[in-house]
Amino acid sequence: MPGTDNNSRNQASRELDAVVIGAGFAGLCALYKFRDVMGMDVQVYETGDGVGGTWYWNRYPGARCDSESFYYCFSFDEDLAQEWEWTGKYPEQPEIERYLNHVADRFDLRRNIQLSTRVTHAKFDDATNRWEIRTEHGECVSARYLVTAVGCLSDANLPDIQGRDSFEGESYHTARWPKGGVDFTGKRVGLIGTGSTGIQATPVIAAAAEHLTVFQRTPNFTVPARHAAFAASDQVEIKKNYSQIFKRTRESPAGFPYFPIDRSTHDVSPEERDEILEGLWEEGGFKFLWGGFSDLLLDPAANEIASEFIRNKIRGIVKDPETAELLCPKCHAYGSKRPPIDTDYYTTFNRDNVSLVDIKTVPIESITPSGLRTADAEYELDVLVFATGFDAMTGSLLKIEIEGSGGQRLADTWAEGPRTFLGIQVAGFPNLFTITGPGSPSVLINMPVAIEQHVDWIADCIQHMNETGKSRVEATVTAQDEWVEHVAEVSQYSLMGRGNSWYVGANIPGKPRVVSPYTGGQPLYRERCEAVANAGYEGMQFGS
Ligand code: NA7
Repeated sequence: MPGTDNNSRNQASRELDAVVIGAGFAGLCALYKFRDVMGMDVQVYETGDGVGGTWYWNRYPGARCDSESFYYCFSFDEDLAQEWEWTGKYPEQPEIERYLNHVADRFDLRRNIQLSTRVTHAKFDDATNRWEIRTEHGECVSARYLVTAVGCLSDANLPDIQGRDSFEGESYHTARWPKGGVDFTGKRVGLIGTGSTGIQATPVIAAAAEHLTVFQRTPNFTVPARHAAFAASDQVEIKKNYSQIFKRTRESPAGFPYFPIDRSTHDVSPEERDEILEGLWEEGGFKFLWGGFSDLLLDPAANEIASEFIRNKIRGIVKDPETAELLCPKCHAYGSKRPPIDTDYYTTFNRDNVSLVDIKTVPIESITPSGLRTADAEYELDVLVFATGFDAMTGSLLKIEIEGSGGQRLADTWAEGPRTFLGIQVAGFPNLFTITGPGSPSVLINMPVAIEQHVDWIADCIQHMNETGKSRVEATVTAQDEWVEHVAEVSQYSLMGRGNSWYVGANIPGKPRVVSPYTGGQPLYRERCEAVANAGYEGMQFGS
């Protein structure tokens, strides 16, 4: 292990079946499955001082899930689903954090979770077929399996803007928001970034601040969430239908309990088309993306019709025509960057205390002690909010020094972009499983659904090894190459990989441009995973 040549420090203090890194949705699910269902000896390490992962860190104003509460949750335990009461359509961060804490307590998971502990190194030992895992506190344990549950969007991206650290006011990244919150009263606030996060935070900050200036590099298409509290009858209806709802989430292209309509944009008259788009806009949420015309993400002409529909909505909502035009995305297709859904985003630009600055045309020159400077203006600020996203998909994995068979480093192996088999295994890194890793649908489907499928698949693979007396498994290079090629090939058919987005690593300077999530949809992906397992884990090699 690099930098640790002291033998006594390398001595593992515990021998475990599995180490799981992360205690968000994925880590909790994995711990429950491996420990309580499979009877394994498992230790979870979590950097935060609480469970929740994404929903522990992202406590910025307005943080809310874009998937509806009643299916953005675990399906593995019927009683859990029946007993938990979601308060409304789209849960806010505190509600999801409460839910995940409830899960941790309900299944007595905390006794195997060590909080405030970052895993820094993991090294595979070819002689023992075990991982040696080291934490920031110098602990060292040995485990047969290393399972990463680090999240796809967890390595916060704080851009290297000149003078960034010279700012003398308060500054925050949305994914590292203080637990006590931030008081914006009477303050001049600058917000950089108009992704999902910036779009959720803008209306809430605007309502509290003296003035909010939004610095926009790329305008974004957003559709209203239409959040509403649940009535008691909604709860009853959902609970009555839970098994059907969960079944549909496993069958649909994106892990939601609905499907695209059975027609393409060009199959219908312009009048009918507008009526359908209007209905989706009124209903709100991700249905506009995943429950509309079947060719939305495949055909640029069909996409442009939906894109123009949204632009016209923006023009109708935002009173100042110049601001409205600035808010209209014109350089990317709807869905080619992860589309947000919002509550009152566009109307916020009708407020007197909100202004929009186009930093695409006139870029930020520097952050100064008193604010921010562009080529043509100075902005005096008391608070600076970075809603600038994440080094997505690979950032958190590569922050851990992972050494596989023969001492090869994951960071070197992925220097040209991530290479995986099914997004779950990496050739040369035996007994490593990456939950919702790059090359799996992950962020393109409802995450708890993606997570449960991966955890079940990994558990079945381990079960297979137990039954056949194997202690080592890894993807073959051939199978991995074929999968990587397939992921790249299907991405050619989808508009999702064509924007300058974090889907392709375009938001991080110098990051190789690779379409990381699998764009082929959930059914095709699941079919492939099942076929691999049914063929005795074809494409994977086992050893003892
Ligand atoms: P995103 O979607 O990556 O958005 C980040 C925003 O920050 C986006 O508007 C970026 O502009 C902007 N950005 C990033 N770096 C800079 C610099 N250096 N200068 C100016 N503007 C910058 O992150 P979010 O947190 O909003 O959302 C992440 C995911 O969380 C979301 O998709 C959901 O899955 C939940 P750009 O578009 O790159 O021009």
